[in-house]
Amino acid sequence: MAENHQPKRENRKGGPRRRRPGFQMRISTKYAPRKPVEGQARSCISDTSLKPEQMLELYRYLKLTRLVEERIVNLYRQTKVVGGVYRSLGQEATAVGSAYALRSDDFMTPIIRDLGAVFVKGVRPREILAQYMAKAWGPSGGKDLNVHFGYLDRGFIGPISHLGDMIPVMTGILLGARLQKKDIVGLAYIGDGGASTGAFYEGMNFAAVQRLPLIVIAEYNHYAYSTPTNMQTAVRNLAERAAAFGIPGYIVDGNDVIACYEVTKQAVDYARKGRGAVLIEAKTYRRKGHAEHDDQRYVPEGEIEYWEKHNDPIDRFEKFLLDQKVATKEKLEEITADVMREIDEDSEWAESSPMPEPEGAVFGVFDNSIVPPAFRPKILER
Ligand SMILES: Cc1ncc(C[n+]2csc(CCOP(=O)(O)OP(=O)(O)O)c2C)c(N)n1
Ligand SMILES: [Mg+2]
Repeated sequence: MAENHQPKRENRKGGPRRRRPGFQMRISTKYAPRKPVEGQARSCISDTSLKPEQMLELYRYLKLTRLVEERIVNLYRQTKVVGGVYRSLGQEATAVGSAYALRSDDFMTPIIRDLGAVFVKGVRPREILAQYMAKAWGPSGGKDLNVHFGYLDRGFIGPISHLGDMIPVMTGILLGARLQKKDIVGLAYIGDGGASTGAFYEGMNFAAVQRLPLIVIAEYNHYAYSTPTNMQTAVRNLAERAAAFGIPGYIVDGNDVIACYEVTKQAVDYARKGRGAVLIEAKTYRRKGHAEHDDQRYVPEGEIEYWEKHNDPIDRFEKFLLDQKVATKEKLEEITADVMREIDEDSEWAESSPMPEPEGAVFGVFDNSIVPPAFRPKILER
């Protein structure tokens, strides 16, 4: 066997580098989906550190996500939406539960099925509704659409469309934060399709080798556009890829909001202690097409109905809250009515917003101090 001439690696303090324990090569399935008990509707895991009021907050975020998306679809059918509408119907628990495990100064970057995480980060429905309608009062002032906006000061990085690219972006943010001696973690979402891109691998690898506090939630929702996951990757579980990076991998039941919270909380604690990156695969299901225009004719008959009837994340959480006597049916109805009130109010606000002034298109796009005068739009000189 060839001799290994590589010098012994040292850690940052100069001592010999400790070998990472072998458990990284195993995937934790503690929070993975369980087979349902015959004749019993699915619920959520009961082993949780969440307090009752936090559970009700999670319930509120789940309902808010579903009902805001329904409102956006209504507006879309009235032709008031500019661009595409992407639903997270059936996957809401993955985004809400995982984002809830973050501290308010942590960073997050969602993708198209993570509206729930955006709400947990503190964004209000009115901002989302105005953004979808490309209104002047929306967060991008009508310059961009749907999910394409962010708030750096709130640690919410707006996604770009190129699948996979937010992984190296978040990795860079975390490297910057380390240099600034901040103890924040970064949560990045990726779809099963996006997890097959080169950018995903490069970003994950860099985060792993630098032991950056990156948590990636890979959403196994069975489709990328119309391509079933098993036709675009040969691994059965996306979490298996953690072994390629030498980091811990978890599989979580993405339709169990409590499991999503607990597994992410563990990963957040691990990452914040400086132990490095974590890959979490959430098993879930996309009940709507890629976007509203997609009629899902490629989906086998009965598949959507099965998930709707037997594995809806909100139904499961309602069952849990009622069975565990965290809330009464009336309390849950009260929360839903309150969410509806907020959406009605915010829709009215967003609809009353003007469309942007055409001149606005030149502001806030480039750093105009570095755009040579010859290329600067005349309007800026006024
Ligand atoms: C690099 C790249 N390739 C292709 C596309 C076009 N595209 C946009 S969304 C999408 C499917 C994404 O599927 P997945 O990552 O599984 O996320 P999901 O829509 O299921 O949430 C594709 C192929 C893109 N935006 N970027
Ligand atoms: Mg997908």
